[in-house]
Amino acid sequence: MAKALLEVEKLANYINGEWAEGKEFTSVINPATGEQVVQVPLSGGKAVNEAVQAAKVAQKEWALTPAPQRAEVLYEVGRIMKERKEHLAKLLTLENGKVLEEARGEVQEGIDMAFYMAGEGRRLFGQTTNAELKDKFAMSMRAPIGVVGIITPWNFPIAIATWKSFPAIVAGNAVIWKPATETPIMAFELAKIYEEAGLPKGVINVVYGSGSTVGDAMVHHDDIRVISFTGSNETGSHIAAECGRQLKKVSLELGGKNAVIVMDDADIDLAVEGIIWSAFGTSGQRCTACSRVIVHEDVKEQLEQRLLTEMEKLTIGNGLDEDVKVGPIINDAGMEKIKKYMEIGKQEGAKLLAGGYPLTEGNLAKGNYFAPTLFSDVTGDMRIAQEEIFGPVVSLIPVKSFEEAIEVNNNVTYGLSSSIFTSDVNRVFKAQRDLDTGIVYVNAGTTGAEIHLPFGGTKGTGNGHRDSGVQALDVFTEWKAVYVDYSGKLQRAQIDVD
Ligand code: UN1
Repeated sequence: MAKALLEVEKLANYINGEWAEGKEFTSVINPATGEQVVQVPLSGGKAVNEAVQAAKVAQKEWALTPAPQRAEVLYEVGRIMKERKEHLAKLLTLENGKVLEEARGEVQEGIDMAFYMAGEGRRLFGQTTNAELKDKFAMSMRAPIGVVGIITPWNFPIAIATWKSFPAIVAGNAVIWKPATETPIMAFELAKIYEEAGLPKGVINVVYGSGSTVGDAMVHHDDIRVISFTGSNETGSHIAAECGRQLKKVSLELGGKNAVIVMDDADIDLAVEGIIWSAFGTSGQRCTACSRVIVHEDVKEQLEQRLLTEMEKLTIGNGLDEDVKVGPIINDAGMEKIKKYMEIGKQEGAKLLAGGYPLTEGNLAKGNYFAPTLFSDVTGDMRIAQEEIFGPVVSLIPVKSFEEAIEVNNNVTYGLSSSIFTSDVNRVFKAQRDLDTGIVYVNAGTTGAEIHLPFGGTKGTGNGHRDSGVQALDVFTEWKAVYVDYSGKLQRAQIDVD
């Protein structure tokens, strides 16, 4: 399958418009089968430096290219991605494991982002405003930053790369991109698409390798002026500290501990659908995945029963099979982490209602599969209700009131996504005000962010920046204030005002 879709057995870095062969490699493993899909180079600081030198040269020219012309490349990127959607989706399932339907959705997210950001080529709005002195003009405008670094995760290898690279490129920057070594194929494919779309050489450069070599070299390179990272809190706070020392701008999208609140007046069938989709879709490996259900005690029994019935129906296996709804876990480390939380949950006294174990029957033995899991009678302070597990595991927390539900939702270190199922309009408005996450859903699960809105979270989920939406441009541009005095004389601000 991989051979039919990929014309290479080894991937190559893409630096200055050339495919640069690596020396050392590691295997990319299909998590559904344990088979090798391709080999990916493990580069070092030298490749990063070469990429930065090329990017610096290319960026000067690119920044002078009118933004609507820069955008033409993104329209073409979007067109090619659309044409190649099925091919990209299959490769994505091979390297990441997510089921084909979701892989198609992720590629679509990238296509949407291409056309949306291409439109920014004719906007990139600044503001004109009044000056405080006569015959003086004032305006603010966006300026590109220069060479920017993006470090992307394995769970959304193409969508997140588009959230970061498209705004960077339309705004006139050049990009050094380190994709996750688990899922490098999407970067290889997107680099080819950029090339075919006519992006000048050096504007995007892909360097494969580990965080401790390539990532570290990017974070410490003087000429990379922004790092945009999506991944774990541990790595994110390390990057932030290193960037802080160098006064380097850094945008972080980190973990989540997202909850669905189910009130006593909720449409329970709809809530069940929303929970199943947002908790077990992508096998729970989304930053936005629902991992807590905060349920009003009056509907707890009913919700539990309905969830158990629907969980039974979930089909688990290789995501290339269109009938499968839940795919594998990315790797052994992911499996170990989930297993560890099973023990923690039991020790804490949570009631295990379903799942809790790896699936090893028949063909499943070859991949990494974990049974959809439901813990009940969880309290908000338990570790399984506080820490990100990144797997198909839900903790049900009963509460007595709406106010308590909001409090439990907010009482975690993360703040990415939250959701409430209720039919009371007053509760809807109170909830969207009081839930302290960056994304709030009403009568829908915790996943499904659309690209033209800001994506990101509060508290431990990040550092105040946002991916996607027009807000992503703030990460990749500097605001420049420009004053034009056409009075022909010296006018001193704040002094010559009368
Ligand atoms: C992520 O999990 O890091 O809202 C991204 C969603 C998707 C993006 C998830 N559109 O679930």
